[in-house]
Formats: sequence, structure tokens, C-alpha cells
Amino acid sequence: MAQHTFRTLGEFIIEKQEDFRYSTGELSRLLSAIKLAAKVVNSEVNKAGIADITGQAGNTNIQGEEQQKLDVLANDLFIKALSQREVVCGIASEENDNFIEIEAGDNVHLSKYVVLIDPLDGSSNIDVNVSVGTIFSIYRRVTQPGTPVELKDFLQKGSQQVAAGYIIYGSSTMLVYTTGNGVNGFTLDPTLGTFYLSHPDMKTPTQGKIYSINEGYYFKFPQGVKNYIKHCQEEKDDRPYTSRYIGSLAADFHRNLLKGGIYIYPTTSQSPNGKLRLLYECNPMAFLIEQAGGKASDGFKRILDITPTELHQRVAFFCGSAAMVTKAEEFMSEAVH
Ligand code: P6P
Repeated sequence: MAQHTFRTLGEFIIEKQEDFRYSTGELSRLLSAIKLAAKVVNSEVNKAGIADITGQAGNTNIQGEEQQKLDVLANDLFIKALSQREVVCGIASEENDNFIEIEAGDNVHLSKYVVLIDPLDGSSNIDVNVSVGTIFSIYRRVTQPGTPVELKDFLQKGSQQVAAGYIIYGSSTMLVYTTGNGVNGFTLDPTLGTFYLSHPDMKTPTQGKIYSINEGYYFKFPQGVKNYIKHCQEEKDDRPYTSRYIGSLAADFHRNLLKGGIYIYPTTSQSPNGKLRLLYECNPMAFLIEQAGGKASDGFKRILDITPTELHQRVAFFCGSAAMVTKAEEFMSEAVH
């Protein structure tokens, strides 16, 4: 159980507001909106089995994936929480084909932030009671305040993120985020409904012993990935490593962040651009892992340097301990040269 530091997320957000010169408190209010929505979604996820709101909502999203009822509910809750705080001028979500323009009261379009979100990642695990997560990414708009938000406000490089984080709904619920000054983790005390600082200044080991990849697709992987998997499995030096794959990005990422390891979702013959979405899965996780001393690339290029072209574009994802990602990149490079 997390040792109560009695530093709540709310206090921490306010304290860290000073990290931003000319801070108007808008980012603090934005993060507080995410905190609130996280508590409500946590409550719904925890009672899903009882409230019979699991199972399929009968719709499919732009990804062609069956929308789980909780997906839809989580999406609605985060959009509502963010819209009501008048600090966000636009939202892009995995569950919505297009971005959403927020017209907040009299301050039509005056808010300066946009949020990109995967409201309930790993939702296929909901019905089998495996951890799922919310992943979010925050940018300053690049278009003029007072004008309608535009697609270019969302298609920014990951290196331009103001903040990013995830909530993991697991054996305990945690919110982990960065505003570019390190990574901090907060654990929810469900009896009080309060997030407490439980993992200050999180750093990931440079080298780990865990590799996370869906080896069911082995024959569809690029040769460099096949070679790296064999490298992980051979009896030599610090190997073999341990294979751990939950099938829920937030859960695999969180374990590897704490213990060290690498998560790989490469291109396959079936998914030539990979499966994970650049804007609201890979960019936020890449920001976090770099802030924690790790590394994230598409196997060749730094994730945060990729210039997005589409809202829901997919990208190969290699993320985790710096030495392990570098080693995997070496195998990828050798295989193509
Ligand atoms: P596969 C969940 O759908 C997700 O986006 C990630 O959370 C997870 O790591 C990955 O896809 C699982 O994909 O193809 O291995 O089932």
C-alpha cells in the first residue's frame, strides 16, 4: 500500500504551477478536470461487472473496433469534464472520427489548450477483469485564440506537448503524469476519493529484464524484430529475459516503467503502419518515458520528432529502458542494411 505522503494531487498541481512562467492557472484547472474524470471512470470500471455495463455497446469506432459500453462512457465523461472547465478549445479522441470544437460560454474559443485522449485503452480486457487505462496528451493551440480550433492544433509533434499522462485502473488506481519536469505517480485512496503522491520523480532503469510483445504475430514481424526477440531469448550475458505481455498498453508500460523493460508493437504484414496511434497513445507515453530517463522510437526515429499527418495515424512503437530500445534499434537497422 502506498505510504501516505499526504501530498495530494490537487496540492501538487498547484505547487507545480510555479514551474510555468506567466502561468494563469489554466493548465492546473485542466489537470484537475482530468483528475475528476479519472475518479468517476474508476468508479464505473470498478463496478462494471456488477452494473452489467460491460459487454459491447453495439457500435464500432473509426478503428473498426467494437466499442465497449465503458469505452463510450469514459469518452463521454472525459469530454464533459474537460468541456465544462472552459480551459480547452478542442478535444480529439480515439472514439471520435473528428476532433471536437469546444465552445465554452462567452469565452468562445479563448481557451489555449487542446487535449488528445484514448479514454479507455485496452478495453477488450474489461470483461476479463484485466487492468485498463486512460492516456492523455496536452498541447497549446497554434491557431489564434478566439478563432475556431483547427486540425493543425492537433497535428503537432510530440516534442511540443505541454503535459501527458495516464490513469491505470488496476489493483489500485494510479494517475501518472509529466509537465516536462519529471514524472510523478499518484495513487487513489478510494475511501477518501483522493489521489496521494506515492511515486515521486519516477525514473526507469536504463537496462531491464522484461520484453513485452505479442509473439502470436511472430511470423508477421519485420526481420529486425524477429532477431531482437531471439536475442532476448538466448542464454548469454544478462539473458534470457522474461516475456510479459498484458495486452493493455497502460499496464505493460507502467510495469516496465517501474521495473525496466521494453514494449514493442512493430509494423506487421497485417498492420503495415503498426497498430498503436501516434497522437494519443505513442506521443504521451514517449514524453513520459523520456522524462523518466527512457527512450521511445518507431524502431528508427524518435517518436517525439515525428510530424503527424492524420489524427488517427498509426506508428510502430518501441518504448522503455534506453539500453533495450537502443539494442532493438540496432537489430532493426542491421536487418535493413
Ligand atoms: P494486440 C489495446 O487494444 C492496444 O491498443 C494496447 O493497449 C495494447 O498494448 C495492444 O493494443 C494490444 O494489441 O494486437 O496484441 O491485441
